[in-house]
Amino acid sequence: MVTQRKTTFCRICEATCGLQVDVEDNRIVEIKPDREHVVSQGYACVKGTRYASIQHSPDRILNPMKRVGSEWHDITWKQAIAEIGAKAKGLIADHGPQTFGHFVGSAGGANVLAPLFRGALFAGIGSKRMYGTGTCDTMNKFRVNEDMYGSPMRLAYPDVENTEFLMILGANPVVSGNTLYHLPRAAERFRDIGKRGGQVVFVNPRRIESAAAGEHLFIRPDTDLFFLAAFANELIRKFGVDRERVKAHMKNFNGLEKTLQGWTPERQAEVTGIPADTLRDLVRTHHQAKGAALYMATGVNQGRNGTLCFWLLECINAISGNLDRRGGTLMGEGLVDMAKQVTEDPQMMTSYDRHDDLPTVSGQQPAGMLADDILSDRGDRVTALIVEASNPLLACSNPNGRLDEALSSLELLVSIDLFRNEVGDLAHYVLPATTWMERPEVPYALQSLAGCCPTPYMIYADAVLEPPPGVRHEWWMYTRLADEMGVTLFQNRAASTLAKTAARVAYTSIGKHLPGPELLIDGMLKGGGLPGRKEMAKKHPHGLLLPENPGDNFLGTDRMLTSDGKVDLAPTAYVSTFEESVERRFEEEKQNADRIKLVGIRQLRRMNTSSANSPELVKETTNYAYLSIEDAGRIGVENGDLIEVESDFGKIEIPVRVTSEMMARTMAIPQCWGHKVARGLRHAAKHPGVNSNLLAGDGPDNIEKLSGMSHLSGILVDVRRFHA
Ligand SMILES: Nc1nc2c(c(=O)[nH]1)N[C@H]1C(S)=C(S)[C@@H](COP(=O)(O)OP(=O)(O)OC[C@H]3O[C@@H](n4cnc5c(=O)[nH]c(N)nc54)[C@H](O)[C@@H]3O)O[C@H]1N2
Ligand SMILES: Nc1nc2c(c(=O)[nH]1)N[C@H]1C(S)=C(S)[C@@H](COP(=O)(O)OP(=O)(O)OC[C@H]3O[C@@H](n4cnc5c(=O)[nH]c(N)nc54)[C@H](O)[C@@H]3O)O[C@H]1N2
Ligand code: SF4
Ligand SMILES: [Mo]
Repeated sequence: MVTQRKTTFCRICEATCGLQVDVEDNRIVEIKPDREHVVSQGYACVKGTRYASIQHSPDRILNPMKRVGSEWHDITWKQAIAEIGAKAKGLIADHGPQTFGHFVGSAGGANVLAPLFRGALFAGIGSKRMYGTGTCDTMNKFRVNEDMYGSPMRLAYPDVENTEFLMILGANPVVSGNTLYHLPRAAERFRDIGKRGGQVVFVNPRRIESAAAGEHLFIRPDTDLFFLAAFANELIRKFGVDRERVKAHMKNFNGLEKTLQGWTPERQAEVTGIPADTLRDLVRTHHQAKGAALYMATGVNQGRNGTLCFWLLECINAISGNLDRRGGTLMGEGLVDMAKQVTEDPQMMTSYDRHDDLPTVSGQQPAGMLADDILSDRGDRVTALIVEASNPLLACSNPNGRLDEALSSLELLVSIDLFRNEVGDLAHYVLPATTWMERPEVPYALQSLAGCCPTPYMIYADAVLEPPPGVRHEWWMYTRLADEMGVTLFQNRAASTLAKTAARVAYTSIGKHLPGPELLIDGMLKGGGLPGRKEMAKKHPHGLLLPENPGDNFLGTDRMLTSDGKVDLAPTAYVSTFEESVERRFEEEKQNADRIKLVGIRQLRRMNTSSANSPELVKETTNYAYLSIEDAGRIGVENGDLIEVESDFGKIEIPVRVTSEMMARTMAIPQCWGHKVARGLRHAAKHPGVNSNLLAGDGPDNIEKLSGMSHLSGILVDVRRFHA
């Protein structure tokens, strides 16, 4: 047997580490980190190197399937597309286009072509019911980018290579691989900051794995708003701001200053757990550093104030003169200026076209409204849904299983996945998709098109494996459905016909040798002034380093996309939300100071629900609730005891782990477990664990109004020993 060594990059998380894959007879023999990759330099984690257990899983679906009662039958693609298209058309004729929805998960973001075709199909249908786990993850940031910099995709990243002070709130990059910027080998690169004499501080209710690469400060969950307000206020009052930069490139500084009045280090200490003097020291160090950056991620995004927190965090970066400056935060340049392009697409800009007061941000409606929108008695309720690369029953708030009830009531539910997961189990059709090993690609859009890369580089990899014969790319499925439903793609007849023809012939004996929409990737590369795919794969298989980002290339240039070219430091909607809610929230925090708040954990061997079915990655049969020694003592439980956790929305039982790594009055449960009904995931079914999102609320009261983000972190719970 001939073994071929292929060079590619992992697409499980945003670190996109370089990999070397040994292949025999279209099967993976071994995956190793690629030592020559220009940025990951031989780093890869166990999820990447054990991907064969997912790729070649005996549970992978290899043909379209249809459920008849509780029986599953393999069907042909022809039948699948014809039946789904006809059913969807009928429902649209009865209820209008908004009745047909779509839900995309995080793996959908790693796929470079699928979003184009998915967006084109639903725009052609005229449906705005596009949901996704983006509103469980990061839509607050996209909202703020739009209001402050003019585009949701104008996204600053910390200049990790040059900074002297980096403060990270609500992220655990050493385990998660980071989000919204590309930083493999995170631990090593944080330690380098320390070696240069700089400081890295993690602000987190849990002493996380990343903290070993810097310092750690406990913060009470969901109190970051008060901490950031006091940080910004202290900076302004004690040290002053970069007047020149503020005057030249920003507006409404006075509005910001006024809003923050009264937020002293002492006041925030009343609820955050961060002593006033510690905050003062941090602000001083931040001010004295030659370059400083604040960064936050999901832990804060998923709280009740995600948008306000990111606004204040970006304001601190901006007014201190660190935005668009080496060592501070930088605006990258991608292959094409995606940030600019999306401003021309009304679907991608914040709109208020739902029947309620909730926004659609960056093209996504709130995931926390999906059950409401399905179970509603309105004429435009959702009756048909395609779920692509997601498992919302575990990943989204699902109080008392309400989302199960909603999805079960749909007239048409289609799951596009590698496996028949929990959603697939309820679906009418399951459509088998290709894995990233089977797709030719450049990295995640935010990396390749928005350039969120402290070390700029580009890589292209051909598919490592031939897909199984019954499996298809998503772009193909959406284009075939458009053809079947008579929908025009891209609002352009010629482009639509071209795409439909490409899809019609793609799997014929002649067509499979013709280039498909992969040509678009050539266009992206060449548009960025780089060689095309073939040359990139041949000459730069380990990546091509691009010029460093020198900073000073955003403010005052045409890359700043607000209408007046200025950074708005005090958008009206934010100031009014702050003024209307901050005192009330502060009082609530004081009142609830003795109660336990629940947060999530990501684990190195699991990618959300995606790796749950890998026997090589998942050995434990359950997740645990991590509880501080103090709380365990008070409740009277020891390691391994079962506890009952109850919120306003649900109740779960879970074994406990007592640990010094948790702040008192907080509890952490690894997210995306709870595979109770996974008939299509045989390993996961034997290692089910407990779904902490049964404790999260849905509906308008549990959604952050400015961005549509679900409230998934910092949930108040009561904890007691479980008595059977
Ligand atoms: N409590 C709590 N809840 C959370 C979070 C938290 O921190 N705490 N995090 C939230 C966040 S940030 C996210 S993104 C969500 C994650 O939740 P999801 O976005 O749903 O992501 P996954 O569980 O990774 O993926 C779900 C499905 O994608 C399939 N899949 C993998 N690769 C591919 C592919 O290439 N093509 C297709 N078609 N399918 C594929 C997998 O088989 C799996 O069934 O969870 C959210 N939920
Ligand atoms: N191994 C692994 N890697 C992953 C994933 C995975 O499931 N497993 N998921 C991927 C996905 S979809 C995403 S979006 C990224 C997310 O990447 P990260 O944002 O880094 O996600 P987490 O590791 O969950 O880190 C969130 C941190 O926030 C803390 N936290 C919770 N509430 C608060 C709060 O109120 N304030 C503060 N300051 N901190 C808080 C938690 O203790 C936790 O350490 O990771 C990606 N990478
Ligand atoms: S860190 Fe992320 S990209 Fe790197 S190997 Fe692990 S899962 Fe893949
Ligand atoms: Mo995510």
